[in-house]
Amino acid sequence: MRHKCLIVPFALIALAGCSSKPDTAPLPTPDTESSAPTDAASVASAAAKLSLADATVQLPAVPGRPAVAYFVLTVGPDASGSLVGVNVGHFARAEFHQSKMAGGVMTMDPVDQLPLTPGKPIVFAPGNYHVMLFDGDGALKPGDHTAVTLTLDNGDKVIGSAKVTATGGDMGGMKM
Ligand SMILES: [Cu+2]
Repeated sequence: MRHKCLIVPFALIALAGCSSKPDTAPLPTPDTESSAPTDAASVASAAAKLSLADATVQLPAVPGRPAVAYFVLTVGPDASGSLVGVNVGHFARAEFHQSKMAGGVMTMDPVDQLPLTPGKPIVFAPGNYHVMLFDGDGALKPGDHTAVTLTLDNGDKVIGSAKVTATGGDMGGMKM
């Protein structure tokens, strides 16, 4: 096994393929940081590190019930900290929730704080994390847009726009 690596010392790619070997420590590792600087153009603000995509707000089937928001939060390689708050226009209160399967029943729990993992998006989707929206003012109609504001533990904010939809057929994750 060792021979395969050692007979091609000029080929760093081959060496990388043998990285489980413990005796390659003295070799230089020119490639380890290659991913870091690629999109360093502007990462000074939280907005550059985090962005909201595919945001939707699903109105409740029954007025007065909670609505729900889904989106994908893209997390940049330099991001750090945690999400600690969310606000959605036309709703008095919004909470992070996480759906869980327990004994064949989908339940959900409030989540106070969502730690960011650099480079790993957080997906808010049915059966997963979602934002529960309470006390809507009733003004939103399908096709409207409303603002979504996420707050980080350092006070930075990420602002996006969500498209409002009627209750979809995918509310299986929202049974209470
Ligand atoms: Cu919920």
